[in-house]
Amino acid sequence: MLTRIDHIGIACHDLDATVAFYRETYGFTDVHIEVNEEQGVREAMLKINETGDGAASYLQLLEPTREDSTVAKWLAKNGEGVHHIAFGTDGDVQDEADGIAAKGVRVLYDSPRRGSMGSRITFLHPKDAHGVLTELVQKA
Ligand code: CMX
Ligand code: CO
Repeated sequence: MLTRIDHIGIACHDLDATVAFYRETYGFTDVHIEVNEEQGVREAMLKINETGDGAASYLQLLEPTREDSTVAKWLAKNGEGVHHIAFGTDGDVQDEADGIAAKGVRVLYDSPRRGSMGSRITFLHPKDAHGVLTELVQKA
């Protein structure tokens, strides 16, 4: 089952400046930063709240680390802004993806990849989801 908004992914040019904006403007001070070379991003997870299932919701700020990354390509075309949404699963993320694929939505990865903070992630094609790039997240 999809149980929460795990995070909203926001593409930015300057991660440190964008983190500072969210900290100073809204007071989001719980920040985890990591680099995910496979995804081609340096990213910050800003914790917003705990949810009913004991997990949390985050804003994920994404700065590209290389020009051929998906986020660099998206920024060049669209500029900064909301890049994707991510739903949290309460069970195995591949099982969720298989169920959604059976309904005719393309799943982008054959098997889950590593996401933020040790999570397992996969993506659904935006063209099959009314224009929204959608990620599924199984927290570590
Ligand atoms: N949201 C909505 N639509 C999007 C999109 C997005 N983020 N990215 C691309 N599209 C649309 C484009 O607008 C384009 O539509 P048109 O043909 O109508 O112009 C179409 O999808 C194809 O776009 P593209 O620029 O040619 O991009 P690609 O097909 O090369 O890549 C995608 C698109 C979704 C396959 C790729 O972005 C991807 O694999 N994403 C998953 C991985 C990812 O996003 N990683 C970064 C985040 C990591 C994390 O969250 O941890
Ligand atoms: Co994400």
